[in-house]
Amino acid sequence: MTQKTSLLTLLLLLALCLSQPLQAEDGYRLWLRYDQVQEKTRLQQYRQLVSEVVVEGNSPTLAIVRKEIAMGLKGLLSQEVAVGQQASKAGTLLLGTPASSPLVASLQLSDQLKAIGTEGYLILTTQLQGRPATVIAANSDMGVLYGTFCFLRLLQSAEDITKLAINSTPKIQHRVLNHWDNLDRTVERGYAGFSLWDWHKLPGYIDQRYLDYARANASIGINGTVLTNVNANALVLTRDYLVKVKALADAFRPYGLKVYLTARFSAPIEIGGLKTADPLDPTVQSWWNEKSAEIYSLIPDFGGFLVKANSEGQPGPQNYGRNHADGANMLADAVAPQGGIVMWRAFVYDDKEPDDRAKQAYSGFKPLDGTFRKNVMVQVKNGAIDFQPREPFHPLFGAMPKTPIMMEFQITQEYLGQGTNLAYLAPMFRETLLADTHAKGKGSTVAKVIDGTLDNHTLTGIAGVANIGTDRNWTGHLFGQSNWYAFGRLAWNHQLHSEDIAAEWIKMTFNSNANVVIPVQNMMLTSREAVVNYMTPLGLHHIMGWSHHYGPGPWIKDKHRADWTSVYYHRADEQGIGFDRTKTGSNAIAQYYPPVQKLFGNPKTCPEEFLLWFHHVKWDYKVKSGKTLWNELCYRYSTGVDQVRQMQKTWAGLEQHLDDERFTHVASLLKIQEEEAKWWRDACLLYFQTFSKRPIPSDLEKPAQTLEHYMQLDPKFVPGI
Ligand code: GCW
Repeated sequence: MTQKTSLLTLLLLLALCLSQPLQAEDGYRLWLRYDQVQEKTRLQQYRQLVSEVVVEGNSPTLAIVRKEIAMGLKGLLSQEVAVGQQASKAGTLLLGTPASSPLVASLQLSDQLKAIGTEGYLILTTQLQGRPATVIAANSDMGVLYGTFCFLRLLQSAEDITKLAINSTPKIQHRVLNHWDNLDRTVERGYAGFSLWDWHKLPGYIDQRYLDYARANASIGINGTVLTNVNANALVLTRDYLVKVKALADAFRPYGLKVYLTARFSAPIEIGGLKTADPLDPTVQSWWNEKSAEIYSLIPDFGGFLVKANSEGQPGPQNYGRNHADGANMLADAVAPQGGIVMWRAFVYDDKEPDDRAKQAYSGFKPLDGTFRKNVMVQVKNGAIDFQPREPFHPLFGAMPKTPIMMEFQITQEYLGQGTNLAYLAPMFRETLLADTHAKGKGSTVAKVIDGTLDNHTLTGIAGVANIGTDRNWTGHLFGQSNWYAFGRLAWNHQLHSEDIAAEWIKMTFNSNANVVIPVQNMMLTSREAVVNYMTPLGLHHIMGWSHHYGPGPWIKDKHRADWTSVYYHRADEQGIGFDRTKTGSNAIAQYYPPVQKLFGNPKTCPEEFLLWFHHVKWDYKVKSGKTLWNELCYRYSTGVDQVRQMQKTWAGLEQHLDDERFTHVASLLKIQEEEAKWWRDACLLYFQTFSKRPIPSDLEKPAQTLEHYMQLDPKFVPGI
């Protein structure tokens, strides 16, 4: 190479480097990006109002507060802001608790602080030593950290901070992620790589990711994490693993994140050498008591156990002729001395049981109301089948007033397009939370059941099955981050609106330019409905591919379990389609309170989105649009595809406002989503047409392939099994 060409190459390389953004926009930073505020007037306002910061007090959590606020302000304000620790000089931003900070104590906030509980916070515009100031105050250091994240969120969203009078308290006590992570690092129903927990290198190696994970959770108020899969492995309860769990718990603690484990019911046999796991056997009880004491000796604030028992092959108390309360209470007694809790899942059904799967959890659990220990919560999925794109609320909500009922949502998109589809789930979560059980008259919403206000419970909880893995952007699909975010925000305050949560997330994740916020918000808000349309419109459910649950499979039948086939659920025949769950059918409807029964029980009043969930409907039945059921089905499936195409268009229009990396990532996935939406539409319509024997309306796009083509597709190595 000549000198001249090498110089040229060097210059070229330099030019290339300069044209790259300074920080790769690979999604790693989530919603905590802290890039400089773009709105000039806001930036000025912030620089004026927050020129000095004081965080009084010392604790690992306050050290995080100090670091976070310094980092946040440095990025957002693009200038160094001094973060002092001494009370000598009042800052314009003061953070602390009355216990940690004499300055906060001097503000006489005790009445306001009394009202916000241990985890809540206040953010107030006030006067401090005769100067205007902003104060973030709480009763605990964690409250201060939550307040810090809230304050930074205001800045990230370019909100006015001149007259703040915020008080915020979580409505639900236990806000927990459930990781379905196996010890070999595979993740059941995980679409974002492998498990974050590197068991092999633990306890010695603390990956920076653990801290970043805990920080992200703290930023949205999540305060618990179940590290292991509900399809549990007893090994995690052995000493070798418990010291690893301890290392994680120690790393998470300053972020207010408690660790929980799944308890395999047969652990006393598998790792304890006992002959039985009968919960009424004293040797079994003492095994669990000792195991629990061992865990607490390592992890003094261990949260407790999550259990899946006697369901889908998991062992449980019924193996010994005992009931779920016997099993839950044994574990509850074991963790009670140290303040632990048990989250006992109601996702229990059996293919040997001839009754409608949708009825089995209610039938099994309702009679046990009032028999659980005080530190047990029964964890109920949002719907009675299994995290389908749309399900009516689970009849157990409102049915067990003497038992704290915990919500289980699925954040990972097992049934909503897995790793490739954009589906913003806040509207789905909200739909269930707002549903009215009528348990104590009108207005007895599911939200009031789980936040404890309906039946006066103080023990309350909500869980989300995590969508997080080792992928650089944490969730595989960038928009998966919005579901982690929305879950946390709703767990803290279920009254937040989906559109507001979306707007917050967009502003923090991209920017607060209205040309970005509004179109992306629109995309997000239609996305879940789009998925319902192209997968399971009008109340259809459980018609996905076998085992991996990827893609359509309405033809699945003749498997070893009928309740895992599709024909069990859609019941299509020459007359019509849908599962009759009224009196003439399985009568699952009787599990709801009378006003709900009445509403769902009549096809005329049943919300159309649940029509085929509760009714077997004739192909020529006239739906609200005036179309026949068959034509409506065809239009809905097609609408779903059109909605994805609209999302693609919207996204394409944003190119100039977004960084290349994330723009291309989402654009490519939307293309895949369009293909998959067409696949669902065509496969389902062709299959159901073999029963309806009616044409697909001529103004709709024709299926691209034959039914036989779709039926022989057999994708291999689908992630998440
Ligand atoms: O959604 C189904 C999944 C299983 C899962 C089960 C459950 C962990 O297909 O993979 O097992 O539910 O919730 O227990």
